[in-house]
Amino acid sequence: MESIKTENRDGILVITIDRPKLLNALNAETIGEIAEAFHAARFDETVKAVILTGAGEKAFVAGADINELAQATPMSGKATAEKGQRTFRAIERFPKPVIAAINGFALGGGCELALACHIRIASEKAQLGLPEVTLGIIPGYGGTQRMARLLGKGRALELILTGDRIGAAEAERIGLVNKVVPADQLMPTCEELARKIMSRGPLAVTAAIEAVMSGSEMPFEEGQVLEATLFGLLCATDDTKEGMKAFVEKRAAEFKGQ
Ligand code: CO8
Repeated sequence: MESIKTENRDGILVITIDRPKLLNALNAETIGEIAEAFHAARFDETVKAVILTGAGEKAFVAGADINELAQATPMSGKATAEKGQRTFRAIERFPKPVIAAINGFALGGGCELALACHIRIASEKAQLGLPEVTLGIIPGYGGTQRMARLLGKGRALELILTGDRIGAAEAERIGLVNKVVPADQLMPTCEELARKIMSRGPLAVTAAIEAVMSGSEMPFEEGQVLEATLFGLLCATDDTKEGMKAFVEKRAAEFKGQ
């Protein structure tokens, strides 16, 4: 891997986008490596959660690589957007929790990458935005869809149409990030959060991600059918029996993911 680093920290896979000289801008190679890392992590039983972050002090990801974008033709631009969309979709649908540790600029494709994660924690230094219109383009990695679904159309359109960057506190206020912490607390906070989720029933965590992520794209009644089906499936697992038994016996549950 040339553009990303991966490290398994006792069950948490930390994926670091590693092009700090270009503020971790995403070129085709980086997108390909992110896709590969998530594909491998999906089937790696030692990976229980993922934290995605950027190398260096300054940026999470400052967007798609503008040098590469500048060469795009209509067909290659469409193909690049589709490849990124597939990759970000795989992150959004990843069956284990994915946390974005936003350590600096999260702009354009970088903001879109954070939007595809399940939970976003930002450092006080973070700045977020979708500045694509300042370049004469629009977000192309699902940002128009995810931003509007997360924030509502009004707030999403204000950010997308102005291209303005907002600071971490404002991002927290409007619900773009879950929480803001001092820069030196970013990774410890994300790891603590990941470990808390990892201590819960893993099958229930996976089912909850599917219920929320897939269910929110369905009509309400169909979402409820999905929820009830996943609920019923969980009732057949050892983990569910263990969770209930542990409660009755007033002890911590020992989940096995079965
Ligand atoms: N692409 C390529 N290089 C970049 C990018 C980028 N997105 N962002 C920063 N860099 C480079 C700079 O050119 C500079 O390189 P060099 O040292 O060789 O001059 C280096 O990183 C450091 O950047 P700055 O000197 O500009 O650092 P500043 O602290 O002065 O400014 C900013 C930081 C504000 C983040 C500034 O770099 C900036 O505005 N960057 C661009 C942000 C942006 O517009 N992002 C959106 C890009 S478009 C996009 O993401 C579309 C996504 C959908 C694609 C769909 C598929 C085709």
